[in-house]
Amino acid sequence: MSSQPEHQWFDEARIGMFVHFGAYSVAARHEWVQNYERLTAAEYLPYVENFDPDRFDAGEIARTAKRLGAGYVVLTTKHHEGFALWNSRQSDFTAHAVCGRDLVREHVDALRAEGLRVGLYFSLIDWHHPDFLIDWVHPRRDDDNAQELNAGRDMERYRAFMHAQLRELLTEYGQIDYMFFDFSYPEHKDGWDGKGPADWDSEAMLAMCRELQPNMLVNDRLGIPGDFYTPEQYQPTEPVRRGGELVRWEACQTINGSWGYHRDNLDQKSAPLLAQMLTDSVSMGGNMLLNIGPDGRGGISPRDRAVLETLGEWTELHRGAIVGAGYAEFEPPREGAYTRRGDRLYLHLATWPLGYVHLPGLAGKVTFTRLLHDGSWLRTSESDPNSEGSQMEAAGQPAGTLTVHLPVQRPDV
Ligand code: FHN
Repeated sequence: MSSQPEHQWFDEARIGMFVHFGAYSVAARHEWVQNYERLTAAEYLPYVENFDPDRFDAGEIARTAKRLGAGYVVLTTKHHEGFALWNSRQSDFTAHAVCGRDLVREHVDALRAEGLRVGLYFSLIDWHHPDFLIDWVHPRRDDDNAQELNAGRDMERYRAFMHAQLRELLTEYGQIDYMFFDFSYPEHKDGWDGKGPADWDSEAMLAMCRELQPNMLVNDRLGIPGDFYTPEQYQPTEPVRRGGELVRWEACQTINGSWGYHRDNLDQKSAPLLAQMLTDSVSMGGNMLLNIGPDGRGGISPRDRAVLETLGEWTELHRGAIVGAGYAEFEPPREGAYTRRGDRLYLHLATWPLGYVHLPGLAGKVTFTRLLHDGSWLRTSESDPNSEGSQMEAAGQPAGTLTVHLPVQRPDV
């Protein structure tokens, strides 16, 4: 994990908010709707022409992120559809061309006004660009005449276009703290069909990032090593290590199963479940990037807002156990997870065990306290200083997500 001090904010923050917004939001059926429904460019055009983000309020999004407890917000500047949310001079397929607004400018200005770190998402895939090869993930892929469809397409021209757009984002919007590139195809082949690192000239893109934004964190989806690993919609089962060293990582999660606004709930997650996923990530030294998909007018959906507000109350109450906290080298009880901040150890129990919570290896003066919603501390029990481990009577306690704060005084802590 880079020890670059300019990257430490990311490890402190622990919570980020992802914002998937584009013309696909108007379709309201997932950001891959163009592909899933095999829409032609002409069939997709109405979503672009009717893109009118009158309820997109970057300040409201930034304040919502702050209430969530997030330290950074990541906006899709351009998703696979190719529709740019900034005033790009490389393309006329932009929000600015349609509605006269530069939403990336609004995003970065609002985050800075709220003291949040600036994150951008940039798609390596572009289904709109006339030179991007039609292939297995392209909406117009057609096995019979892919060759014919691709005649005349020049991916070298596309690569030059993509690098020019990236340069605009890295030079015209001030300090960018975080870049989420998305994505190199897993089975990289050399001949553009695989569209892997060599095809994007990922090394040149990374070098551009380092040159123009030397303190910016870059993810691993250029297909070459970056500054953090990006498990998507799953939780690692143990701290992520490479060569024995803990690796910086961030699990990105949706609230309802779709990144872009979807009118239906595909997989609605509750605030307690998201709190458990968050503590799970932090307990293994990772972050959670939680996504919202603003609707076709750019408004935060009532469904997302409700979950974010409840989760924000939890993270506010348990801030010390999350923000600035991380991996703890103690073996947690089966039902729980530890996070550690300095010499304070936090035990997170999503469900109360039937009997005692036995904390092996935590012998010594361990006082269990239970932080209640009103901030009062309820001393539930004290361990026997001479015992092998510490344990707490847990039977009969109400189930639910909470954090038990364990001030641990151990000589080696
Ligand atoms: O294809 C995208 C998807 O639409 C979404 O943006 C996620 C977010 O991490 N990334 C890609 C799938 O891995």
